[in-house]
Amino acid sequence: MSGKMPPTVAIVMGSEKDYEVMKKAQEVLDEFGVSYEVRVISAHRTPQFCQEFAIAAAERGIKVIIAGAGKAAHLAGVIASWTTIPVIGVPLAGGMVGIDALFSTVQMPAGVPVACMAVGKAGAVNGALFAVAILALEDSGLRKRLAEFRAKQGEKVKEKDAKFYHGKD
Ligand code: RP5
Repeated sequence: MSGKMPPTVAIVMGSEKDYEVMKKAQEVLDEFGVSYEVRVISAHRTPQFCQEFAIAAAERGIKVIIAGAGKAAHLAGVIASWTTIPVIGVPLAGGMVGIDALFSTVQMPAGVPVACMAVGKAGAVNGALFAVAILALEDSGLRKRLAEFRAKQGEKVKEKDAKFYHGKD
C-alpha cells in the first residue's frame, strides 16, 4: 500500500511474474499520489480467494480494480462478476504475444463489462491513468494533476518536433 492511506485502487495480478509489467501501473499511481494495494490472486488457482477479494473490495474502500493477467486471462472478468466496482483489465503477453489474453479480456459477453487496455506495459500505464481519471471525477485536485500530466506529456512531443523540424538539441 502507498503510505498509510487506505487503498482506493487495487492492482491485482494473476501471477507474481506479472509484476514486472504491472509495476508500471504502481509507478503511475505513485506519481499521482493515489493510494493502492498490490495483490497476487489467480482466478484459476485460487478461485475462492478471488471471489472473496472481489466481494469485500467495495466495503474496504476500493473504488477501482486494475487486473493484469496473461494467457487465458479470466482474472478481470471473474473479479467483475463479483463486484460492481469498475474493473480495468490489462492483457499481458505471457503467451501468443498477448493476443490470447487480449481476446480473453476484451471479449466479455454483454452484462459484465471489463475496460480492456492495451497489451503489456502500455496497458499497465493506461490502466492506472484510467483509474486516475475515474477517481478524478470526484476529486478536483486529482483532476488538475491529470490535466498537468497531459500538458507535460504534450510539451515533450513538441520538444521532439522542434528537434527534428528546426534541428534543435
Ligand atoms: C496467468 O497465467 C497469470 O496472469 C500469468 O500471466 C500466466 C502464467 O502464470 P504462471 O503459470 O507463470 O504463474 O494466470
